[in-house]
Order: sequence, then C-alpha cells, then structure tokens
Amino acid sequence: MDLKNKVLIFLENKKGIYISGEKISEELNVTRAAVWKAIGNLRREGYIIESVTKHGYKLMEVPDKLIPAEIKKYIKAQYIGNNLICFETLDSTNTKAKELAENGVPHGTLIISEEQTGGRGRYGRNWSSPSGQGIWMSVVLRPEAEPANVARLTIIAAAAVHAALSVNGIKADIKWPNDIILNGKKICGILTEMNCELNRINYVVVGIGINMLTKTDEFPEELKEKAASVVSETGIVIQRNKFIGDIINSFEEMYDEFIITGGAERAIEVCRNNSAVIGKMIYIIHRESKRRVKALDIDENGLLVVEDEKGSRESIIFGEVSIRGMEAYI
Ligand code: BT5
Repeated sequence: MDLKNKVLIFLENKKGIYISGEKISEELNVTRAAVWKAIGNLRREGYIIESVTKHGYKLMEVPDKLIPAEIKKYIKAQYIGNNLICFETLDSTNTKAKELAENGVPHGTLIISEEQTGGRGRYGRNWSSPSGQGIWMSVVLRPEAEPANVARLTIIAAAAVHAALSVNGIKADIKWPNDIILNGKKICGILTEMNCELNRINYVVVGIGINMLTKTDEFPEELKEKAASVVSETGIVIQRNKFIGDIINSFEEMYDEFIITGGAERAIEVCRNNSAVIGKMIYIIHRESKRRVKALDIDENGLLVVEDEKGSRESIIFGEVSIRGMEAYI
C-alpha cells in the first residue's frame, strides 16, 4: 500500500479529531515532509482535510470519487474485487476487461471507470456513461460451467443490483433479463459477454452500468423518456464506493451457488418476485418482428415464459429479444 493510502487509513481511524503530522510520521515511520506530500495528494483527489497549526490534520469529508482503497473497505467477497482496477476514463469497461482477460488477469478481477466514452449495450447499442455520474464496471470470471448456462450470470447480476438497492432502502423492479427499473424507467443495464470453445469457457465478462447521480434533464434527448438515475427517482445519494461493495458482496454469494449447482435459484426468485413484466402484456421484439404476448413467469432456468393471443406458451431464450411495454418503456 502506498503512503497516501496509509495516511488515509490513519486519518479515517481518527475521523473527526485532529492528529499531528509528527504523530503520523512517527507511527508510519516516514518523514513529516512525506506525510505533508501524501496529504497534498489526498486533497487533490477531493478529500477535505483541515489543518490547524499546533493541532494537526483532521479528515472532514471523503469525496464521492471511485477510489480502490475506499471500495475495498466495503467488499466482503472472497475473490471478486481482490484485483480491482479503477480508471478515470475508458472506452468501455467490458472491452478493457476482455483485453485483460486475454492477458490472464485473475478470476474476479473488477474493472471500474469514472467515465466510458464508448459504453456498450446489447446488440451493439450505446450505453451513455458520463463521468462521475454512475457506476460503470465489469467483472472478469472464469467459471467452470456449461457455456449454455452463462446467461444466468445476467440474472444473477440483476438480482445483485436489486439486493444492493434494497440494502440502501430502495425498492426497484427487474425487467427481464437485464434491466433495473425505478418508476418505469431504466436505471441499470447489464451486458454479459463470453469467450468460449465448444464446451469450455475461457472467460466471461459481466458488465454493469448504473445511473447514480444523473439528473433527468442531463440525459441525452433520446433517453429522457426512458432513462433515470437512483437520485432522479429517489433523491437518495448512495456513496458509489459503498454501493459497488454492496453489489459485489451479493453477486459473489449467488455466483457461488451457480458454480456449485449450475443454477441460479435465489437470483431467479428475486427476479420473479420483483418483475416489472410478469402479468403484463408486452411486445417481444426480435430483429424485424414484433409480437404481442403476455408475460407469465420466469422459469427455473431463468427463461421468460410468455403466452400469445391463441393461448400457446413458450419460453423466451436470453439474448434473443428485446421487450417493450404497450405504451411506455415498460
Ligand atoms: C444494456 O443494453 O442495458 C447493457 C448496458 C451495459 C452497460 C455496462 S456499463 C459497464 C459495462 N461496459 C460497457 O461497455 N457496457 C457495460 P441494452 O439492453 O441493449 O440497452 C441499451 C439501450 O439502453 C440503448 O439503446 C439506449 O436506448 C438505452 N440507454 C443507453 N444508455 C443508457 C443509460 N445510461 N441509462 C438508461 N438507458 C440507457
């Protein structure tokens, strides 16, 4: 750990009280000039540290900036996030994660960026990812699992985001298979990508994008009707560093179940119980075709069970379709 982070931990442990530069330098066994330099670096990152002659330093405010040491404080997971890399800007965290996965980064590596300039949705769509406004992150996984079952990781990620919102007092809906919805608007999307051979997975990248702070009028024109953020819908500001920890902790628990059983029973239950589509008439859109059906259930494999107007039922396979509500986004 570098000195800056050591000084930070020191100040955090004494949050609210003054601590002299001399004491810090003694305890950390470095010069006072080095402490002073570390304090300067922390201030540049946005930490508000008050200094008063003869009293020393006092940590007043932690910035809402994505900081590995801060995020790690909240991660209780065993392996996801052990290797955690934060970027100021990236094209896409999924693209970066895939590149790093090719180069052999460990299972559980977490890539996060303050901004994405080329954030991606499914089917080559764009994902708007302005700097400092959300959580744009990707996890590299190397599961020993059937490639056909990997789509369940999308369901697991959706359930993990839902659980993390619940922990922070927010009740959201899940729009199968990959959206989190607040008040009928999309606040989160998930993009799962896989590199595999016939029946062997090389790696999977699960990308999660969550609008946290964006105000309604700050969304690009074409998204204003259907996109929202945690703050725009609830007024609640959740520290992003903490929220990442909440998501990862819940994700790893359900991922472990997936590795042991191959299934995603708990995650599917969360998606079923909080579904934004079950019981509703929806459009299933596949390439040029658009069908009107009723969403009935999410089955034990995580597939959406629908019924058409003639009463015939089918299970919709992930990745095959987009779903739209009759009038609004959902
Ligand atoms: C998704 O695709 O919802 C998957 C989004 C995944 C984003 C994450 S961020 C971290 C990681 N790195 C990446 O490059 N991607 C992942 P899809 O279901 O295809 O939805 C895409 C559609 O959502 C777009 O066509 C827009 O209509 C809409 N959209 C774009 N940006 C949005 C935003 N910030 N909030 C809400 N909706 C948005």
